[in-house]
Amino acid sequence: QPLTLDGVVPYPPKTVAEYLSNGYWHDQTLPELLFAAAERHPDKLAVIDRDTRLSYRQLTDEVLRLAAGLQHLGLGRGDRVVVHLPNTYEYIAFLFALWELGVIPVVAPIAHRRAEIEHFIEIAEARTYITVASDSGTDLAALAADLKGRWAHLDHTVILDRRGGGAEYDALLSKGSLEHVRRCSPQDVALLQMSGGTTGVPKLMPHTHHTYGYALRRSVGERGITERTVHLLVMPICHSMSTRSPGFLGAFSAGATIVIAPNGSPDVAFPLIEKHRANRVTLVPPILLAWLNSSLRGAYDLSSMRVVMCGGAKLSEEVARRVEPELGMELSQSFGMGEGLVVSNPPDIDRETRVRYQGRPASEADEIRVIDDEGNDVAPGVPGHLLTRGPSVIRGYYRNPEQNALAFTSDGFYRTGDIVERDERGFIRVVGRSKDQINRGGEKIAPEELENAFLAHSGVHNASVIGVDDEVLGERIKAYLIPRSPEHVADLTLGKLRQFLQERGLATFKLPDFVEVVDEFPYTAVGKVSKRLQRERKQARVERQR
Ligand code: J2J
Repeated sequence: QPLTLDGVVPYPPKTVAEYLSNGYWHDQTLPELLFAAAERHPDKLAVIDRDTRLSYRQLTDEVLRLAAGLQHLGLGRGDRVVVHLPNTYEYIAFLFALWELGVIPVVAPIAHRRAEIEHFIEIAEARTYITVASDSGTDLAALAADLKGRWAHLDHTVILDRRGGGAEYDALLSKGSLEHVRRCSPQDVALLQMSGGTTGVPKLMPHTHHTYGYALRRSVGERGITERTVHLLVMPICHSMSTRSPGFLGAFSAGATIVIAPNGSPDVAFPLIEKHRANRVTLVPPILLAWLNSSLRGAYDLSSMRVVMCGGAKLSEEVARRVEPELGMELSQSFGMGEGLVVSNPPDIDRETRVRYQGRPASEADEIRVIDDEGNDVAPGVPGHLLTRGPSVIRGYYRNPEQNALAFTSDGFYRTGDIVERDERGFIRVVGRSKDQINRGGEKIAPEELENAFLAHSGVHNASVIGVDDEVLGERIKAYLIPRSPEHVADLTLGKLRQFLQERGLATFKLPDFVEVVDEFPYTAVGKVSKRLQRERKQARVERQR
């Protein structure tokens, strides 16, 4: 019997039956996917992380011991646990151990800080918080202790050493081992994932074993991931790019090997490619640009690297054109969203399409609509708003009826907020954005969230946050601030404001790059301008691209 979780918008029973009978959804949970792979090739290397190398058998053994430890904490089906870890194999072990128990991980990127973590603990009524002792100078153990004192439902914290492992991890592993049996339904929510920001507080996306299973099977089938794949994981490990498109789940379903890197910078990634003969990677445009322009390229043997998948933000055509001749690696663009849909270019498509388009859906079950402002479908080649529905797409955010009314149509289509053009073949090009969001090299920032944070500053009368064009990151964050009085201007420097926001517990990637103190916002006298500025900028961008 599927679990009903309060605050989750269910799929209509007719749709569930249809997705199951058409084979889009399988009767398989995510841990069953891993255990099936372990049965097929127990001794194959599953994951490499620093000095740790685990075969599929060793990984499943560790998962079952960890699951016993987590069960010992009193965790069971339907409970929520916030997992806030850097790129380590322990993240993967925790996810499978929680899934084995039917527990729902709420996954947070390690760059998150108090504001985001506390929100997740509160909204999901989390029973456990798993993190590392510290990250980039922030004492997360102290944060954990403080949060445990504040939230009655938070029974336990698990603190790993800064780079993973440690006494608390070993203690969890010391409680024996569980047997691998089905403890949840594939229709259950498997995880709650943060969405790219558009609102004052981050939203959580409930994905089921079904939606994730579908997405990863598509991305594996379509991208030629096989047992011989050695996939380098460089993006934050909880992002859907690292998890299911194809990510470690896609790799495991094919019996491939994952190499975990702390990040994608050339000095970190290149030695790992050489050492482990990695042949695929998924990254965002600024990292691809760093690879292209790196002076380290000649210093390492990168010849094993065959396919570079790039998505998360607009890749400029100029950069896209350089990849194959200069890196000698095949470029595979993708365009996707945590909410579900991922499109990518099939491997056999011509070079011009690979450079100019982000891809097309792999299945007719991935429904796409491109509409104008009035809601009418537009002709091929005409830009419009992208709406999508399908076996990978959620039907609503977790415990968020207000946002759901805006972001989803009554018949279940997700309004992506992206402006796209679709050609006669069904290939999609992202040409702009209608949502109030900044895409800083793939990191999504909600202006509203930052504006709210600025408004809490005693020297700020009003704030407006926008994205400004940037050669490397695509966009950077700029804040226009109106001071309460001239005496306050001295407090509104970039350095002081970044520190203020950090002290408020905001994730580091949300801190502004530029601040300008103004008497009134540019272009208009009414409070908020960011939306209008963005619209104008988007208009300009759309026109430039045509
Ligand atoms: C322009 N904008 C893009 C692209 C995403 C695979 C790939 C990406 C994501 C992701 C993902 C873009 N060109 N190629 O989850 O599984 C912008 C769009 C989109 C938003 C989603 C995956 N690829 N974008 O980026 O949830 O605006 O997912 O709606 O982080 O990123 O962001 P996110």
